[in-house]
Amino acid sequence: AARAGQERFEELIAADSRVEPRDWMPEPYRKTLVRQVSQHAHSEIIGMQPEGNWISRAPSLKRKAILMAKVQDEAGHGLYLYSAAETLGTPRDEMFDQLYTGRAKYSSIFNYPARTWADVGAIGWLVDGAAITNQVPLCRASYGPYGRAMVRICKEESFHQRQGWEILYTLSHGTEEQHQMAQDAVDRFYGPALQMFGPPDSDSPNSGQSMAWNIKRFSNDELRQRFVDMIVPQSEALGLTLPDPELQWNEERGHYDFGALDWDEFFSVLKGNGPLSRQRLEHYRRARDEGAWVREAAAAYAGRQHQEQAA
Ligand code: FAQ
Repeated sequence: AARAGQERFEELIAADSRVEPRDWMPEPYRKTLVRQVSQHAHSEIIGMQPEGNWISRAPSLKRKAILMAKVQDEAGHGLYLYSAAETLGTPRDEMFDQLYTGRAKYSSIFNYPARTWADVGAIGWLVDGAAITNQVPLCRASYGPYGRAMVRICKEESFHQRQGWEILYTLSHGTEEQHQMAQDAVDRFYGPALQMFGPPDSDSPNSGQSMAWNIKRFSNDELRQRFVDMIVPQSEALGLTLPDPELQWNEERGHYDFGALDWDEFFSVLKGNGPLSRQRLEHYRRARDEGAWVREAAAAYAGRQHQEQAA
């Protein structure tokens, strides 16, 4: 039976078709997906913090309502992704515990602070922009529940990117001080946003196998290049500069060349030494501890309902 399963799995992958939860799959495929999908879910949940911090300080009621909706979307994305990961056999509580105890990874970008209102714009434009560039190809990921979750997530991310763009556009065309605030935010988020795509291909141990399994469709560097090519004209339209003196159109390649990123900083953030790594985890733990009574009460209520129905 295992051999038939293996053959069928290989046929599905070769036909660029979808693997579903009840299909046989090799253990390393399952493990890779749980790793990537749970890290992605944790990123959405921890990613609520930098912007959540600005909800009470948004500059108008309208902007506050929009930001609240965006942060709620992120919670929703985390929930669909935990559900997709659960179909692979890892219980949600186990994933929560991995994050709680600091054993789980989440995107490096969320360890940086959102210092000003302009940072909320830069997060929308650059961080959600990078997220879409990375996630559109994941809509075709070979694992069905992950690919399908990605479709809705990408639609919502496009709205997020537009709201970020609009915040930066307004600031960039406001007073000199506002323009400077927008420029500072872009200066701070540009490098870390480019690092969201992961280490350079030469240093990406998982890419080869994930691409062979049709989970990833493009390499980290290919997507990073696609993103740079997209944001250069957008930055011009915003009237803001990207902080890289080596950024230049390369006629021969048909792409923008860009300078080296600070990979020492990236790997240090991955080890838990980002500017706000400790605070992000502490905040998550506090929220989880403070919400324990709600989960207990809901479970007790469900248990009582169940007993009453049985009686
Ligand atoms: N941060 O061999 P590779 C969002 C790790 S968007 C931290 O290249 P892979 C939306 C990697 O896990 C952000 N760790 O790995 C939002 C691996 O470690 P491991 C979330 C990183 O998997 C916007 C090691 O380095 N998006 O949340 C990072 O083939 C605004 C070696 O790397 C996703 O997760 C990083 N940046 O490629 C929310 C997308 N990069 O596990 C709120 C789905 C790499 O072996 C506000 N994920 N690592 O110990 C992916 O596409 C892939 O997992 C990559 C990494 C491309 C991130």
